[in-house]
Amino acid sequence: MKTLKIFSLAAVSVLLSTVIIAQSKTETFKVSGNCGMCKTKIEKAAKEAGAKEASWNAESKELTVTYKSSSTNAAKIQEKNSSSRV
Ligand SMILES: [Cu+2]
Repeated sequence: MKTLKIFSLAAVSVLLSTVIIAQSKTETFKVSGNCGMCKTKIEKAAKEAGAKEASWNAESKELTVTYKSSSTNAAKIQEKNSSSRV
């Protein structure tokens, strides 16, 4: 009976960690740009880096991204944006 208890506990923790890893995250960070063309480029670069959703605000110069933490991260999105735009 004890082994069954330990086994089910392990199964639950594996299931829980899978759920946490697959969670989607939303983050906002500054990306420099000026106009609508910049907006298109910034959002495109973010999506190429794995973001599910990307929205750049020209006034606040902030990029809000939603991504799955298992497929990408904010650093990758930021790096893609600085490397693909000159
Ligand atoms: Cu521009």
